[in-house]
Amino acid sequence: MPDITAVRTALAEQRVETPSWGYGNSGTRFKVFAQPGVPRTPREKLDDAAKVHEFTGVTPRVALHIPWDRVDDYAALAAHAKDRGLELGAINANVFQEDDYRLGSVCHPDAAVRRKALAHLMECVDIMDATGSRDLKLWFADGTNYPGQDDITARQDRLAEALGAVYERLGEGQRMLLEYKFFEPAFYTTDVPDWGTAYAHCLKLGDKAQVVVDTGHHAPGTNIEFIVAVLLREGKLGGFDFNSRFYADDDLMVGAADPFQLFRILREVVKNGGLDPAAGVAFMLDQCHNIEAKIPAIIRSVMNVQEATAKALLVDDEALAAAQEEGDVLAANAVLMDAYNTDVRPLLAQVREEKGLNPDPVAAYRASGWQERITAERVGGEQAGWGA
Ligand code: PSV
Ligand code: MN
Ligand code: MN
Repeated sequence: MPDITAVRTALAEQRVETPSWGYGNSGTRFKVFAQPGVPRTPREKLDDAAKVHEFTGVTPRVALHIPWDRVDDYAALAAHAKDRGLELGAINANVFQEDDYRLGSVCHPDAAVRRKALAHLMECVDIMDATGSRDLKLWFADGTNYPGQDDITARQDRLAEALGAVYERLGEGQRMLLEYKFFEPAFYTTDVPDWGTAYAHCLKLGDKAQVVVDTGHHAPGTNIEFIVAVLLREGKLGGFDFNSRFYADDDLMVGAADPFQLFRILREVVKNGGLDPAAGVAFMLDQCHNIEAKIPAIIRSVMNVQEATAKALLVDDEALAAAQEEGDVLAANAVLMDAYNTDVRPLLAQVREEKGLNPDPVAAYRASGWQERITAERVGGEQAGWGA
C-alpha cells in the first residue's frame, strides 16, 4: 500500500500555475458575457490570482500572455506579484492576432512577416529576463486551409529556423515549451499538429526545448496518457496546459468533462517521476470561464487537479506489479480502479488543514467578501478579456 505520509507530502508540495487570461472576460465567437468585478489590468489579474493562492495554498505562479498583459515595466509587475506572495510563470507568446498573420507567423511564406513574428518571440524572452520567468510557451496558429496552399516541408524548415533562433537566445535556466494542437484555426494542415512534430523539433533543439501537452488539443479518443508516458520517458515533457474538452478546444474546467482521463494522465505522471519538482513538469491551467464565476472556477479546477493527483498517488504499485507479472488482467485493472474510486476529498481537506487552510477553498473564497469588493471597486475602465 502507498505510504500515506508520502502521499500527503506530495500533495502539499504540488504546484498548479494559473493563467492570467482565465481571470479576464472570455467567450465564444458568438458572444462574450462580461462579468462584474473582472480585472482591468494585469495587476488586478494578479490580485485575483493571489486570492486563489490564499485559499488553495498551491498556486503561487501566474502565467502571462503577451500582448494581453503588456506593461511598461515588467520588473515592477513581478514586484507587484511578489508583494502578493506570487511569482510570474510562463510567458505565453502571441503571434496569431494580427492581420499580418493571415498565412501564418514563423511559417509564413513572406520573410518580413517571419521576422516580425520572431521579433515578438525574442521580446517574450526579454520579458522573461525581467520577470524571472523560467518558461516561454509557444503555440502557433500556423497552418493552411487548402491542399497546395503552401509547401508542408518548407513551412517546417521555416519553423525550425525560428525555433532555433529563439533557442539560441534563451538564457541560463530558461526553457522553451512547444505546444501542439491538431487543428484550428488552420483546418487542412497545422504546422505543429501533434506531439511527434513538437518532439522532433524539441529533440533537435536540445535540452532547453520541451513539449507541452494541452489536454484539449487532441482528437476525440486520443490516448493522452500514452503520450505523457512516452514524453516523460524521453525527458521531454515540459508541462501541461490543463483544461477539459467535450468537442474541440473547449477550454472548460479541467476534470469536468472526463475526470477518469485526468486520473489516467496523472497516474503516468506519478508513476514516471513527473511529480517530483526536479522533473520540471509545469502543471498549468489553460482555461476560460465564459459563463461561470471565474475565481471559484479556477479554485475548483485546482482542486480537480489535486483530486486526480491524490487518486494517482493512491495506486497500490506493488499489487499492480504483481498482477501485471501474473498476467492477471482483471486484478491489474481493479488495482487502478480502486484508486480511482477512492473518495480523496477528506485526505485533501486534511492536507489543507495541515497547511493552515480552510478545507473547503471555494466556500472560504465565497465567505471572504473578495467578490463583493472587486464588484464594488472595479468600476470604470475597460475590463481585460481574451484578446485584450
Ligand atoms: C489556443 O488554442 C490556445 O488555447 C493555446 O492552447 C494556447 O496555450 C492558449 O490559446 C494561449 O495562447
Ligand atoms: Mn494551451
Ligand atoms: Mn488551446
